[in-house]
Amino acid sequence: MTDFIEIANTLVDRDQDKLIELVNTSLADNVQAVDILNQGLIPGMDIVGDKMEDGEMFIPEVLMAAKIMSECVAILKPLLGEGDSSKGGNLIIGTVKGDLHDIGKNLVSMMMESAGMDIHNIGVDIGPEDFVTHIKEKNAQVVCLSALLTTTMPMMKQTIDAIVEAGLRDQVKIMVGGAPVTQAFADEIGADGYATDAGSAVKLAKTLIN
Ligand code: B1M
Repeated sequence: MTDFIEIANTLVDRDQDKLIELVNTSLADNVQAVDILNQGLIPGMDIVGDKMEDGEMFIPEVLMAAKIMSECVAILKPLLGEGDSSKGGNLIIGTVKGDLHDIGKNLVSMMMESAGMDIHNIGVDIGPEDFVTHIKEKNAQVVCLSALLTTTMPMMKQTIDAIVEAGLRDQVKIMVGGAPVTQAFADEIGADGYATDAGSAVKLAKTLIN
């Protein structure tokens, strides 16, 4: 039987070989990829975050855990889809300026891609003007903004302001997400929607497109 706590702790310990083995064994035992992610890997990253906050783990160790997490997510990727292969929407996702966190954003992107959406992942540390440029270039219907830091949340508002100033607000829906973001904050800055996790981001995007 899969021990999700062991998966979480192995990520915290940054034992890459053991973690990949645990993930593969769980899959072979027919454990759902989404459960490995939500009950093992994400709680493991939360422990990493707590240890980082308490000064028990330092940036290089956190980066290593992040890299190992990304490798495991890549293994799970083909199994995280929602089974809908129809192409839909034209979306852009990026992490706002000043913010380098990308694991959650990449997960959202991956799940949208697996759900058949045409999603352009434009990276991290993306300034308001760059979002505007990409919206124009891709003729995007939806733009997804990710932020993991309380200090970069205001950049979401600045990005929305830039979209308004560029005259694009009527043609693009704006979704926001990331650990410190809330529905109240999304409402306050004039976003069209907020999603807590990758699964709900896919559902929200579908409603915004239709
Ligand atoms: Co950073 N970091 N970090 N970090 N880091 C946090 C966010 C923090 C909470 C840790 C802590 O102190 N407990 C804290 C923020 C505190 C705050 O602002 N309130 C923090 C800090 C302080 C910092 C630095 C300032 C540290 C320093 O330098 N002193 C620094 C900032 C660098 C910068 O960005 N400018 C920093 C750096 C880093 C690393 C580079 C070392 C690394 C990132 C590597 C990478 O991403 N490639 C890192 C990491 C890994 C974390 C933690 C430990 C893990 C984040 C993560 O990947 N979680 C994090 C603590 C934590 O979150 N528990 C922390 C797993 C991921 C699957 O979840 O990203 O939340 P998440 O994504 C979810 C949802 O939020 C949602 O769906 C995803 C999937 O379910 N979602 C969306 C995300 N984006 C969405 C977009 C949408 C919809 C949903 O579109 C609409």
